Amino acid sequence: MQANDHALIVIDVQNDFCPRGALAVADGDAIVPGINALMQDFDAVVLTQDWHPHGHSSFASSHPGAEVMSIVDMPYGPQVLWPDHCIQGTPGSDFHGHLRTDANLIIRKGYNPAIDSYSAFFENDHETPTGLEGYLRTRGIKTLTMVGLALDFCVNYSAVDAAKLGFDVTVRTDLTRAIDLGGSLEAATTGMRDAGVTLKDA
Ligand code: VGL
Ligand code: ZN
Repeated sequence: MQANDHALIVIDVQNDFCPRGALAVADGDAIVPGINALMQDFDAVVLTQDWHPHGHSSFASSHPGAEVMSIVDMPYGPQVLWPDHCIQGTPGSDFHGHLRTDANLIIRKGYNPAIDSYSAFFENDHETPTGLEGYLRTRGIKTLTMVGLALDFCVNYSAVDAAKLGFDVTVRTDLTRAIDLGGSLEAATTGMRDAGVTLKDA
């Protein structure tokens, strides 16, 4: 059992990020059994859920003429335009059917129509908090292990923010999978290491 100041953060293990989903990550479902097993070692388990309204500003379909996976400038910086995914209450937004969901907390993100939220801690403006930091601090959590989807987007942003907030962060790369869009995986790996995140393969 891990110490009770150590939490497991499971990022966006949802149908739309798994094979046949709207924004499928190759092999995204392969990590589910390992994550379920790891949960047994933790008292504190948090799941995050990407949770967009219809017509979200991160969807290419909300920008007439824009191509999926192109990049636009938003008031808060560059934004990749994704296929419609994880729409609130749809089957694609549900957790993978085999994922254990008896976690302490489920935190939803990306519900603000005008701002995407890759990180479990802040929206993509890097300042609007989700509330997760307060939850973890009031529970006395100091150390985080992160797993889930996708390594180069939501796991990356969450891990870097957590490290900046002063948590001791390890990403279990064997329990993540990447989208790998235009070098995003390499950039994310470098960015996480530079932020002091430990990358651990099993
Ligand atoms: C994610 C792109 C868009 C993720 C979420 O969970 O990594 N990526 N929304
Ligand atoms: Zn999303």
